[in-house]
Amino acid sequence: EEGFQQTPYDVLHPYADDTVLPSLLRRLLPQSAREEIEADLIRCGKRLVEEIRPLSAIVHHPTLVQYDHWGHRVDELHTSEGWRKLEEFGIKEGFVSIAYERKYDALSRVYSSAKILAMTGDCHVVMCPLGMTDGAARIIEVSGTEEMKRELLPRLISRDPSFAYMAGQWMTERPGGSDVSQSETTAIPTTRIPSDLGPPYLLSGFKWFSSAAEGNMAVALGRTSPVSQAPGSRGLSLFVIPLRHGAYPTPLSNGVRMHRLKNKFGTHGVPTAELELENTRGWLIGELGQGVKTVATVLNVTRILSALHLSGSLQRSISIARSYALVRTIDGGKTLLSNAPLHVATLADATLLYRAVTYMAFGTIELLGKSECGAASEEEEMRLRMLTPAVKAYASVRCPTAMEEMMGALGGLGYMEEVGIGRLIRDSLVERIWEGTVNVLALDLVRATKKPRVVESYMAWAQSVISSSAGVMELSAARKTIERLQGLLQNLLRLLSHALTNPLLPRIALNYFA
Ligand code: MFK
Ligand code: FAD
Repeated sequence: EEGFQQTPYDVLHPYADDTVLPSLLRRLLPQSAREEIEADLIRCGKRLVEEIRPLSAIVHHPTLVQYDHWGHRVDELHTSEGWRKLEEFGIKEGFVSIAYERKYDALSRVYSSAKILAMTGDCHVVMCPLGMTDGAARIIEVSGTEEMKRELLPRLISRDPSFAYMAGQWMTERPGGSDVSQSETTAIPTTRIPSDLGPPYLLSGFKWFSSAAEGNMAVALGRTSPVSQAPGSRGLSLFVIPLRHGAYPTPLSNGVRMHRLKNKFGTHGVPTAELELENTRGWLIGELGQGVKTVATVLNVTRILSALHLSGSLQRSISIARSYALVRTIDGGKTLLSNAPLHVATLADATLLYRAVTYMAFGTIELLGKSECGAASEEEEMRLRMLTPAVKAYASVRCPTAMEEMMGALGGLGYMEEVGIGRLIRDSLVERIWEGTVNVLALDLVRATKKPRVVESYMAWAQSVISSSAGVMELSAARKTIERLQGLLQNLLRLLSHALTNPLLPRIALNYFA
């Protein structure tokens, strides 16, 4: 080949070369635990780069075969080979199990989260089914029957792909996903049989968005009292639905028909289905009429995982842009991008956000770990309740925009699918919607503040953070000034471009319509 050939960039290690995680773990973990955990992260990171990253080419949309050649309804779901391998990898690496093995007690959540963050960039949102599995494990720990704890929990938290179960979460119906009070699915009590793992009900209705459609079970809201008798969502209860378990080897065998797979903007490997339930057997979990309150345990785990999904996707985008800046030259080949102040400022902005989101997420994760081990104080429980919707909403608004900047940092190359930032942006945009839209989470924050003392406790903690980090505050004051200046400059540019183009606009419009 003649002419200029761009040197490919070096591959960075998702943990060892990260700008935030190693120092964060130094703060959070005692040395002995950190040494063991770091060794695992370094090993896993190597696998990610060598074995998992190449799977990207074989992660495709799932397909659904509804009828066989005899005309029988079969509803066979086929996920792509790459997707199946990613799930196997996630299960073996302990995506869900680490937090439940609790080898490091409350800090086990920090361990699993560090691993999840490092894995995110290459795992194509496999944390969707695995994250909901994590939430389902927690709900069974908290509210499950003894039978569920015996039969289902060990599978949900297993590292053995041939034994492990995955779980979905069916809340959203056609009348509303944010407001589930008009849910149409009915749940009618039925006679108990020996294989039941809880009080049995038959559910009939339509579940409009069901990800992890390849899973072995789901937790589903069903109506146990009519709207007229129970206001809001008080008529809804929560059920465990067996899908590929015991007497039900397929969803169809439990009355679950797959109508369609969603044709989505991103999360292409994830099977998200529209499901019709007809006398589907489910087992009550939690109290009757308390379905939303019970399922909130799942939501509060998956929302934190959502924040990790965003910070992990931003991490990967930054890591690509950093590597590129070390090989790409400008100014007639004289200057590396990594030495161009304006470019470095762009990378630094994204890195600052990544650091902020990751610290905020891990502050929340530390509390979740404590809460799960019964070690959180009342104040910490309140703070966890506040930080959970806040970090998910903040990250879902801020991270994708910073990822767009990182795409731009590679110029035209950044727009190429092979680089992967485009896929990360597509996937991360779903976080504005699932597990609560940004505004619904803002309202959830308001809901949390209605409990006594929550605001006072939060403000006292925030005050202590501010006074213990005076240096940081000075720095942030300096940043604010810079941001204001940048804003001013942008406004000036906008004014200038308007001044230049406005007189032309009517002429262009007239010519166009002439
Ligand atoms: C990548 C990482 C992994 C993620 C994978 C995800 C895959 C996709 C999965 C999904 O998208 S699943 C569907 C997710 N759906 C949502 O997140 C629903 C969004 N809507 C809300 O969150 C609404 O706020 C809600 C449905 C909860 C409103 O319901 P209600 O019944 O109108 O709420 P209400 O009456 O205020 O609360 C009922 C009880 O629940 C109250 O308790 P009390 O009865 O004791 O007062 C609330 O305090 C409690 N509650 C509600 N939200 C809570 C909560 N408790 C703790 N934490 C919460 N977040
Ligand atoms: P709506 O609730 O109709 O919201 C529409 C708009 O109204 C939003 O902008 C929202 O912010 C706004 N809004 C709603 N209420 C208020 C309010 N009180 N004040 C101000 N604004 C408000 N659901 C599941 O149950 N299980 C799944 O596995 C699942 N997987 C999904 C996978 C994907 C890829 C996607 C995109 C969605 C998935 N969902 C799943 C559904 C998701 O949880 C819902 O789409 C989401 O909760 C929003 O519900 P909705 O679509 O009915 O929108």
